[in-house]
Amino acid sequence: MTEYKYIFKVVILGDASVGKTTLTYRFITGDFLQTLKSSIGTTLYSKLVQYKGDSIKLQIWDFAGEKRFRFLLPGYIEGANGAFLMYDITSSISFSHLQEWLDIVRQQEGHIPIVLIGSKLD
Ligand SMILES: Nc1nc2c(ncn2[C@@H]2O[C@H](COP(=O)(O)OP(=O)(O)O)[C@@H](O)[C@H]2O)c(=O)[nH]1
Ligand SMILES: [Mg+2]
Repeated sequence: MTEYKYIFKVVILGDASVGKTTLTYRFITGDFLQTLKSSIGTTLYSKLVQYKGDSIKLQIWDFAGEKRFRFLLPGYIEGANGAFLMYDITSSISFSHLQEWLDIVRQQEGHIPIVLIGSKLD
């Protein structure tokens, strides 16, 4: 059994196809991949990271982004310590939807840090 001092929950949100799963998978497999659960519209990834000498279990909740699953979002965002909002820099539509994603996060978790990611610079 692996020891860790804290659990840190992060959600990654944005339109379908912006690259959320690709980025998450790349980050996780750089070390160790544990796909804990695949439920409707969401996959939960987990990785142990080190921060200032402590082991932290980082959970990344990856949403499918489909509209028909949006009603589940508040429940998944609840208790998150941080969020990534992602858009595709080659898709102005994905950029224009950021406000909707931001509102969903802020309604559930008003003060968590949110990092904006623009994907597909290549
Ligand atoms: N060119 C390019 N394509 C990417 C990048 N990241 C992801 N993709 C592609 O975009 C598509 C959607 O990626 P995916 O991770 O499934 O998006 P998600 O729906 O947000 O999880 C796939 O075909 C990926 O290969 C990137 O940085 N550059
Ligand atoms: Mg995905």
